[in-house]
Amino acid sequence: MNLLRNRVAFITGASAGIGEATAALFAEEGANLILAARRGDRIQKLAERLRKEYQINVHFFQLDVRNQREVETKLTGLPEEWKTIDILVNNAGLSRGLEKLHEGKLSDWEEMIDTNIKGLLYVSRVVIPWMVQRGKGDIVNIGSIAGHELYPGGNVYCATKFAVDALTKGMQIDLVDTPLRVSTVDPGMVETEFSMVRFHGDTERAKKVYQGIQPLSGRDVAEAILFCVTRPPHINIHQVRIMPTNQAGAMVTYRTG
Ligand code: NDP
Ligand code: 8X3
Repeated sequence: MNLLRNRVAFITGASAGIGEATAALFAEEGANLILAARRGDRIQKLAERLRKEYQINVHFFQLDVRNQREVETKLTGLPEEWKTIDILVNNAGLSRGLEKLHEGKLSDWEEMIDTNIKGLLYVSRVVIPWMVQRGKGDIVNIGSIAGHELYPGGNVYCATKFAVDALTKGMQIDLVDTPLRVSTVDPGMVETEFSMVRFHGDTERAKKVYQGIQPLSGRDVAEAILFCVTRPPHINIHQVRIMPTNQAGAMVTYRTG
């Protein structure tokens, strides 16, 4: 249980779902953690729990990845010993709405584009140069099946995840002359707060997404992330697509009931 001993991992969007599960799994494996999200109270509770349970060091701060100035200030303001980030998990992300494109809400579009694309870029622009300088680092971007397939109403969310796929490939190309590795982990349906956020807190609608099918858990996805960052140094897992057994694509599911 020491796969990540002495490594520092920075996880964005660690207050819920996949990010929180990744923080917990990485803590179990002995990593020291930097955790960030907008809901600072949640991050604080998680940090305190993981410190106590696994005797690891945890640094946390409230962060809105959409705010470039905040990203830069908070990251460059990290104590020196926390700037030696070995693993960056670009996980913070969200979907908003499922309307047809011509009926979509502009504020939903802005939020998805600003978080899923621009937020990932802002964080990467600060952290990757540190990794390049140290000649060391793993980057895992959280994409989605939505970055490979369209579905009705997926329009802008899918476009942001296609962008994550493109940015991952771009990073792989741009870092080919370094020891750094870049992966994308692209899940199908994962039961987290994702659907509650997508449907603006409509619990009934969110529950229906996972009805009659066993979705992935945040932990399932965290294990795929852990796999990527624990390969021997000469191996770069480019992409992991991970789906529930009864989901064959964005539009193909088998449900009982
Ligand atoms: P959750 O809603 O459970 O978690 C999303 C996390 O992102 C939260 O911690 C949230 O924290 C954080 N976040 C959102 N906006 C911001 C922001 N502006 N700044 C900082 N943090 C932010 O969803 P998931 O765990 O499911 O989502 C994680 C990633 O997985 C996303 O990129 C999503 O697109 C992707 N994904 C999810 C799938 C699913 O079916 N659930 C499938 C495929 C991919 P806070 O609100 O506190 O800021
Ligand atoms: C989340 C999965 O299919 O709801 O990225 O877009 S899906």
